[in-house]
Amino acid sequence: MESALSARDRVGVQDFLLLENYNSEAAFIENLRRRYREGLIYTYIGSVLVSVNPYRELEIYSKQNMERHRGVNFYEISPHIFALADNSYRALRTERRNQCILISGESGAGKTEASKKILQYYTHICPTRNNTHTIRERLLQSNPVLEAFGNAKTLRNDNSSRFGKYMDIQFDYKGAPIGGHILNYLLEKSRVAHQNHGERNFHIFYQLLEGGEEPLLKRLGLEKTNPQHYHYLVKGNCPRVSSINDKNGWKVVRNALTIIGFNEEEIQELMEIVASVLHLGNIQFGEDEEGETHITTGPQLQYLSQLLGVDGSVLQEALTHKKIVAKGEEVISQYLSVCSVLLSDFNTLDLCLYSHAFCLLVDEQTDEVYYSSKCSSIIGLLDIYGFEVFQHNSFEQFCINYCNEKLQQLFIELTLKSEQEEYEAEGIVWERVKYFNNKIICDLVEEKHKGIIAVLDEECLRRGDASDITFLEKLEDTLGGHAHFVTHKMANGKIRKAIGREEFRLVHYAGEVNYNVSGFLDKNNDLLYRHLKEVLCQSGNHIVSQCFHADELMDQRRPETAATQFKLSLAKLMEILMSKEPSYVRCIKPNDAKQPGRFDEVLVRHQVKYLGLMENLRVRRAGFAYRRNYEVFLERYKSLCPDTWPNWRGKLPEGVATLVKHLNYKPEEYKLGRCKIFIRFPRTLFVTEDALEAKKQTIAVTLQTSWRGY
Ligand code: AD9
Ligand code: MG
Repeated sequence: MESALSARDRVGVQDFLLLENYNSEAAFIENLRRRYREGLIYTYIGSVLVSVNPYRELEIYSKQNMERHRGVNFYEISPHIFALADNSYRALRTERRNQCILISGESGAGKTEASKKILQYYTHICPTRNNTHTIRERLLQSNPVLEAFGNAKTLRNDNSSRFGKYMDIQFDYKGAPIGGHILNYLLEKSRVAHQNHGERNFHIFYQLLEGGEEPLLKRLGLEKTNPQHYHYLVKGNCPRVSSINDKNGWKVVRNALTIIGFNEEEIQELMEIVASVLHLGNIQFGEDEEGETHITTGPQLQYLSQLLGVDGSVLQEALTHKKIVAKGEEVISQYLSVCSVLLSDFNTLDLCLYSHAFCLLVDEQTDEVYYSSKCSSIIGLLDIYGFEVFQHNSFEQFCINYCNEKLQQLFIELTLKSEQEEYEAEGIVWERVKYFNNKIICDLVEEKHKGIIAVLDEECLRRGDASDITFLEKLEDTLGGHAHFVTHKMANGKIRKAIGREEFRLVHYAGEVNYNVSGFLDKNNDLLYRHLKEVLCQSGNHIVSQCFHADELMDQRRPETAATQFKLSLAKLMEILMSKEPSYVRCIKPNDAKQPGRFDEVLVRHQVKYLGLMENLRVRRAGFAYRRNYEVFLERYKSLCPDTWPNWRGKLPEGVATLVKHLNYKPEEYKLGRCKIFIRFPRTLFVTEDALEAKKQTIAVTLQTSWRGY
């Protein structure tokens, strides 16, 4: 007994629901710390898995360990990402409910690693059909490709995902994976042209230069393989990173591209786009005596023309001129000054090329079966950027943090609010738990006409004197007095000092963030000028011409702004997630130094707060671990009671009452609502599940014996 107690003292509890002092944040963090010290990175809050980044390889992801988790009940073995994955898979198979696994946490907390482990688990344990070997491979190989094009070294994470990813894995009725579908959110494309000190551009640029075969590099005009030679790769002054092997990365990506279905020609066309971006970065402009702008770097223009399959003079004209429609149909072509070239189209072209190629890559990874097969079941995996607060926060952070508000809202809707509402609807006596509902912040950002995005769009549409500053002023006019919105002008004293004149502050559920409005209008407009689009439509590179389709040019409507597009895609994502049964992985980053064994309490406390873990725990502690409709419950377990087997003829609640009485459930273990049974502890259910399993075995043995006898 004593040794068991000391073991508990040493490693803490594996489910926070078992924590004696469950209201204490200090006790919560101490439990995490103890477990982390012992190399136990996973802990449950009921069915939510909390994961702390170990920053070292742990021997817990082997194939044997995957086998150990196959079909085993969630709480029977210690917490693990495989257990959570298995639980979703089993629920999908037995209850035929589509599932989703939402992975959240801040940059570097381990979201992408967790999603990879889940994918590896499914591809290992699921049965195969004739062609599922290739589907498995494709699912697995989608990762290195998307990471090469969408991940980069940042100050926080050497392999930071610079886009949000939602992936559906589709299973047939036997549980074999038969397809997949990926949606991506807001690639941070500004990184193509600019990186902060100590950060890099997307991995693929370095991989191609380091690992690309000589003839390929020659064809792409990239003989100079030193990243320092390329303007777009030197801004962060960090071309090489000790934890990253670009040469090897290239081999992996090339192989993965083949597996996901790119032939040699397509791989080359894709690399032509990557190389074009590097050449675009090295282009320089100058003015001749007449003050007309020209490209002064001839070889770059020549390479670009070759790679994009566009005539050099057409490209030169497109980059240095502006077309104006004057008096009806007449189009006038005007020279742009060097300065305006650098500020306008030119910069958007490379970002646009890159981001279109990225979207195409994502789309390529959707299997045709995904759309054709309606009766399959789905597990969705969401690995999306966590809440971000930097010294300087811009449009990108605004979008990312808005996304986190939406996810928190979903979490509240699905676990906190709906849980409480369900108890009430079922007539279960219940003490309400207080939590902060962040809907007010979501509304502040997205509300029609008066939300921040609406005001931003309005300024983007308004020509004339519209600027980032007028946008800020409009915000002040529209949102002045809102409890979660402050600006320099609106604040007093200390707060005023902490907010710059070009900033607005949002009081997010996770903390306060100041956003600098500079660049908001341009980034939101995100327009590639029509004449550049026209040029790209004619490109001899099939990927480029596919990305910039002529149909798009026919459409005279103004495209949605970046923020509105993001808002709409988030709304769609919420719909997708709401239609599935969610499981949560909440990732925590234990220190900023990316080091194993270090547990920075202040940093962890902040994350525990903004992930809403204490609220989650309180609701779960007060509530019931499991609930099911009477009908489903009775159908599943009726064989365990002679009175309900083979069929219960009376009313459903009475049948369930008879069944649980026979199963010896104690009154404190369960409650009967209007349509559902609520079971307080998972253990109770496991005992019942075990009994069911034992019963099945007995029946199987009996059948076998009688068959032999026959
Ligand atoms: V970001 O928002 O994309 O910047 P993530 O995705 O949350 O971030 P990621 O999964 O990339 O973080 O993890 C960061 C690094 O932590 C990885 O590159 C690994 O070196 C390390 N890590 C994370 N999880 C594990 C793990 N379970 N085992 C070992 C891990 N190392
Ligand atoms: Mg990531």
